[in-house]
Amino acid sequence: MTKARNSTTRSIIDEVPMNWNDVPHNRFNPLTGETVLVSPHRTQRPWQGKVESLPPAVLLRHDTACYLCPGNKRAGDTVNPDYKEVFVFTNDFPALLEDVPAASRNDGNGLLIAESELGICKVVCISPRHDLTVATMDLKGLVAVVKEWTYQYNELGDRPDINHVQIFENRGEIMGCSNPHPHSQIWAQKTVPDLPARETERQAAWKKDKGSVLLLDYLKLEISNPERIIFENDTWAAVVPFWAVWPFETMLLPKAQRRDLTELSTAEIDGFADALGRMTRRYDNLFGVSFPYSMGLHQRPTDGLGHEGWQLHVHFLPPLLRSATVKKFMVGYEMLAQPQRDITPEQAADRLRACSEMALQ
Ligand code: H2U
Ligand code: ZN
Repeated sequence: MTKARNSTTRSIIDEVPMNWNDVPHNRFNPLTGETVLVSPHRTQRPWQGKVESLPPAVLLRHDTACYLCPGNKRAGDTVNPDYKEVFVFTNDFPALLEDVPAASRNDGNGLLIAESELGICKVVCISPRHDLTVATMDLKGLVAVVKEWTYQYNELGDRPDINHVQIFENRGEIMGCSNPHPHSQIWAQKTVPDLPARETERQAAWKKDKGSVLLLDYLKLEISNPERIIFENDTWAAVVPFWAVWPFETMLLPKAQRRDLTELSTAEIDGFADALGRMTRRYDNLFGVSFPYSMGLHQRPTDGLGHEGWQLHVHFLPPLLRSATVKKFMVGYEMLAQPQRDITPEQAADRLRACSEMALQ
């Protein structure tokens, strides 16, 4: 079968008046260059698949069996200090090691290529309270967390051999999180990993081409027609990206250009802490459970370059689809071709906008 060459063209051109809520369509992610297939006509699909069980709801303020609680023993018999706010330690089972000799392998055919990687992995206990979450911590506690992340980004990023600092949180058993004690992680390393590297390239190309900041141009557009904006404060906004892949994926963005946490003003640090609390409380209220997610900050690489097109942003990537127990699976077509979603980003934004910002009782 011969087909016209342009049959694989991926551009979305609004040539024909179209109700985008009715037709399957591809949406383009300018930050990564990837595409998501949106199938809004499919949301009535019956569900007879896997239903996840819920983790126990009641947690102790201090759990003697928890390796992250103050005063408790971790692996290797290290005892945690009696910390009062935030406590950072080097991961006892790190994925990256500091003392790795530079080495590379290439079979000459460009097929068997490997390079040694060095880095540092840290665990950040964000509260001494075993039973709290980002959603239930107070603003003061969240400000302390943002300040600690800033300190760590700066300190680790300053090392000559560290070019990227990834700060993230895995929340909930469903995300593979091994312990409910509120904690985030930091993996700092020599190589800029694939995803942030792609975001770096695309933001740089945008800056070169248009002279402006990709994500600020995007945020301006969203604020001017706020169908995907969930909430704003003076310095930050929360949006369901036009190209979101996960059903309730969101992004938090500062309203002015800030390439990394160290560029935030005091008001912007407060604004970030406020946005973190409000976003996670809305998530908790969506299905009436302590909401699972992977969350991470993307900041400019710490390779010493200016990265003038970079904008700090936060990705929330939650797995839940239609209730506390029904999860979105990224399988089949998603594993082999590209991500796909049914509920549209606009519908997700409507749902999240309607959620309360009060902590779950
Ligand atoms: P997650 O549950 O989010 O994966 O993180 C827990 C981290 O804590 C995990 O990376 C580390 C694990 O290696 N850890 C320690 O560093 N010391 C311990 O005593 C237990 C767990
Ligand atoms: Zn604990």
